[in-house]
Amino acid sequence: MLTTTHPKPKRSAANGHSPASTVTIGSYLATRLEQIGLKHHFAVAGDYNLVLLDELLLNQKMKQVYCCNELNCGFAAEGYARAHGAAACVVTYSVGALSAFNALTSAYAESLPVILISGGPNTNDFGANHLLHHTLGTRNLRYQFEMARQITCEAVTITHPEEAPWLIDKAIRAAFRNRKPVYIEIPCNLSAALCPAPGPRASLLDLPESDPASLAAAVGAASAFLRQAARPLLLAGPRLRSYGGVTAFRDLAEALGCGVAVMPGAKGFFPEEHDQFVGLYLGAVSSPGCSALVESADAVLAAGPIFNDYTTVGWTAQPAVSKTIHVDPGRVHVAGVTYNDVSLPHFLAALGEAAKQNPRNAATLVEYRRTCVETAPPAIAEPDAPLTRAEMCRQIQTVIDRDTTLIVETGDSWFNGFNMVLPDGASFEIEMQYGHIGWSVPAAFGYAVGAPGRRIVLMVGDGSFQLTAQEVCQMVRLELPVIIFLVNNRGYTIEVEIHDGPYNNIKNWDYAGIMSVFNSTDGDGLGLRANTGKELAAAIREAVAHKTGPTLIECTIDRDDCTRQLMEWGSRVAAANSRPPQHG
Ligand code: DPX
Ligand code: MG
Repeated sequence: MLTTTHPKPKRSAANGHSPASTVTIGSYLATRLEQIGLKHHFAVAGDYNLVLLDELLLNQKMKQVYCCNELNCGFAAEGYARAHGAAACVVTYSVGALSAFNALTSAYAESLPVILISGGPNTNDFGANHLLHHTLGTRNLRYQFEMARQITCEAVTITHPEEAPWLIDKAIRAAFRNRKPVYIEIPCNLSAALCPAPGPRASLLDLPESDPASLAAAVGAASAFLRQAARPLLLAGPRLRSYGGVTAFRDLAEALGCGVAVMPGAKGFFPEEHDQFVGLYLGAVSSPGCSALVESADAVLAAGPIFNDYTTVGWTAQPAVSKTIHVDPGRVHVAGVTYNDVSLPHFLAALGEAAKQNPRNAATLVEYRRTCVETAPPAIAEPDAPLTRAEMCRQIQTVIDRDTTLIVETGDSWFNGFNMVLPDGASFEIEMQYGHIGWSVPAAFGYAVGAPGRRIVLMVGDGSFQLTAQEVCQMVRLELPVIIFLVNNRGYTIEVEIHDGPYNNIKNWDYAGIMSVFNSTDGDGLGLRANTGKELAAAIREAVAHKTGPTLIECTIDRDDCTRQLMEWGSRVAAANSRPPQHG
């Protein structure tokens, strides 16, 4: 990075005084971020964004939170958006933004409104035949913007101060309406340039309207479809929360009185202690009693589902179109007929009002209670026996209280997490559509910044941790008492189950020891190691009592000690991956 110094652009109109009705572009952006409810933004400094960071710092209502690199910065924002509804991150041009794009893609896949703000080249360099540092080394200064367009629902570049207010508002409005990430590029010489002052927040947070005729038709068709069903069932999908449907879904469930299952990415969106809860649906590896119920239902209302190769367990589990009401964010399909321009929460709320309790609707519940075998509580392992996955999970379960958010990384931590019981109030975070290993460490950091009152419990595998481990130092820096269970099974176990080879072995680290590196002379993180159940119990006691920084507990388990679900799921996904090419 160059050590360029930035003379502050004059904050003045022609006469040297700022008219009261103008502010800097950076200040305009800060006001908008504050108005949409952000209390923090995440950042990595670079010479294309330094003046912008200065401008954002002037806003006393928002804190600037720093990350070790831009990938982590994007994931921290993604985690913050999960806790707080939306997020922003600020990076430098190209060397920074291109790393952040991976996390922005995650935000797209996971339907989270993350605003990526990148500093950009000085406006005088466009068209001046200049080569700029941190770029391709060609005259093309538009490539970043063109790339951003592919992974956002709105990308804007501010080319003149007068354009800034409407472009910034346009991007922020799009993020909220679509629940997707957006990109704002601000040339480095415009961050402190003056633009018209912001008015009220106006329609920035408005959600899409529904077409009344289409909504009424969809509700009518869905009501009729559910009325004729003998075995209706509700299925919560991962998009339910992003599109504001959690409450309406619960009201609808209670109005209908039928069984309710959740997809893995929707764990926690319907209370597990609720009478109507029938478990987690993941085809052959569903929770006990759940798959038979979903697969024998004659009407499944799937609200915000994502049916991909993973969630359908290698295309082996997907409710038939003819018996599904499929509620997407902007449209509803009832048994194969599509109703467009219908918002998900509007549809669920209207259907809930129209729905009548039908004694038949409880059929699936009665059957669930009859067939679901009570699982015995897990046995307590001998205290000095080598730690097993089952004993580790039994003990982690004791940490999950009503104020806990359990965050699970891609790997067997997914399946360990699916098996955890969430008391009312506890929540669950997973990045199952994108599945970028390493997501969870910076996302847990961002989540903890956004939800200071909650206990954050992270389960992450050794392989995943190695991607983004350094972000633990930011938890140390901000004294966030995140509890990290690092599962050291010496490799990429989930990949072993899908397709094994030497590439699934990784270099071992002293994971517990890494905390002293992050602490340096001024931090208070704890790094502990558990090789037995007794050591884990002692480590958990320390972690729960430790409030001035994170605790990382390295849990050493056998390389092949994985869940039964992972093995079954892995073999089905592997079969789907190895389908031969179709010809003709
Ligand atoms: C890979 C995965 O150690 O967990 O429980 O041992 O599997 P388990 P680990 O964290 O290992 C994770 C590993 C390598 N996936 O098994 S899930 C491929 C992959 C990915 N994301 C990125 N690169 C590779 N999902 C960024
Ligand atoms: Mg592993």
